[in-house]
Amino acid sequence: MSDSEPIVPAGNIAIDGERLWDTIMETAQIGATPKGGICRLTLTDLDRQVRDWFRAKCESAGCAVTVDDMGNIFARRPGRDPSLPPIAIGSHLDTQPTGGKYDGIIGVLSGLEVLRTLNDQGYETNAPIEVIDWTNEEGSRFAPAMLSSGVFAGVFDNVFAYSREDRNGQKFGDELVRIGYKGDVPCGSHKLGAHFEIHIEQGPILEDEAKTIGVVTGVQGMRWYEVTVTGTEGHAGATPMRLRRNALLAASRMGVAIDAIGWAHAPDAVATVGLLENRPNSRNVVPGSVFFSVDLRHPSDATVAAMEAEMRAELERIAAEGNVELGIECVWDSPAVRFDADCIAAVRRAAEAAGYGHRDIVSGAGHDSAYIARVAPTTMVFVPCEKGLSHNEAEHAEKADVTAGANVLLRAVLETDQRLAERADLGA
Ligand code: HGY
Ligand code: MN
Ligand code: MN
Repeated sequence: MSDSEPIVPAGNIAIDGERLWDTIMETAQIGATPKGGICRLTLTDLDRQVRDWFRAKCESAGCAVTVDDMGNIFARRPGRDPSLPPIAIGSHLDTQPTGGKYDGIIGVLSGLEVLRTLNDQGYETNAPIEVIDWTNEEGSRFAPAMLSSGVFAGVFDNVFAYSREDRNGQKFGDELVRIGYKGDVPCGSHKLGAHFEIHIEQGPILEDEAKTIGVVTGVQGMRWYEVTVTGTEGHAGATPMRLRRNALLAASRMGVAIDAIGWAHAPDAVATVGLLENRPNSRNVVPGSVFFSVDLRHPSDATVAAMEAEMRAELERIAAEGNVELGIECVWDSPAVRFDADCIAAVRRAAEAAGYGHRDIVSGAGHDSAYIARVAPTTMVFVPCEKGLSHNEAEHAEKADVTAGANVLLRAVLETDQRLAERADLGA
């Protein structure tokens, strides 16, 4: 089928943008911060609160809701043929500590809005439709990111996931039990016919080009590291400069070197030290140990690997100069991903049918779709966010853009449902 043959089902079925927006504003109250953002870290009581909200809304929309043993929530709306694998609409409800109202959240709530719209219209799909809240997409509290979609896709196993500790030593598995969301369905035990995710771009391109829709073709490669720098604690007043083994000084120089590696491979590369702990963090003690995170990304896996090699060499050199010990552990390696051509074409056709300005785009941010693409035909729909800001309490998206994105999502899902049912009928 060429890109120009729309097989979008007849009728101009459309979502209720006001109702969708109301759900976004309602759930934004759960973990609301004074600056207008959300702090709703995964597996906290606030995460449990929003999960309970989501489950209740899906059940009242007539869905069967199941929770798997990684806490992923699946709200299934039945279709004409229960033997067809569900077409999924997934994203996440957990946020960064200084997160915004839209990152992940518009993905799950647009799915709920699609369910509600299909109900309003009495529209019966061929396959079931399944809206999914993937646990711990952000990776802020428990590294790595996309942990539970990663287990679903077979990238990680439950033992690894349950063992992940936050910076206070609490374990993922214990927290999942504590909030009551460790289900008994084995994670990854059911097939998905396709997976779609709507998300804010989290970058400036769509806004800069005045485009409403990003037709996401893939996700760049990314790696996370944990670095420990060990020197000697000493008295700030009595320890001569020449005798110091200052861990924070060495770590600071390492941070500058990592930033330089990002610039060396710019404009497509990014390099970030985001989390840093200095011990004992006392104003009159020469710092003895530092822990910091590194996030390296580039559309090419080979370039990410080159950046890693340069980083390791630089950090070893700086550690030797500062007479400190160095530990570097790669805790996450998510290779670049290309999404499914048919799903991408369905999103592009839906944007064209609706007359929305659109452009192809590769995601700079990681998403659950990056892992789900390994086990199901997958793609994403981006909508603009103001100044490209995200992972920031000032994150903002326009109601009209979110509504447009959710309509594109709906039409792409319905077209895919038709296409997969026809393929199944043909015994393909
Ligand atoms: O890190 C990411 O790109 C995503 O927001 N978890
Ligand atoms: Mn996200
Ligand atoms: Mn995020």
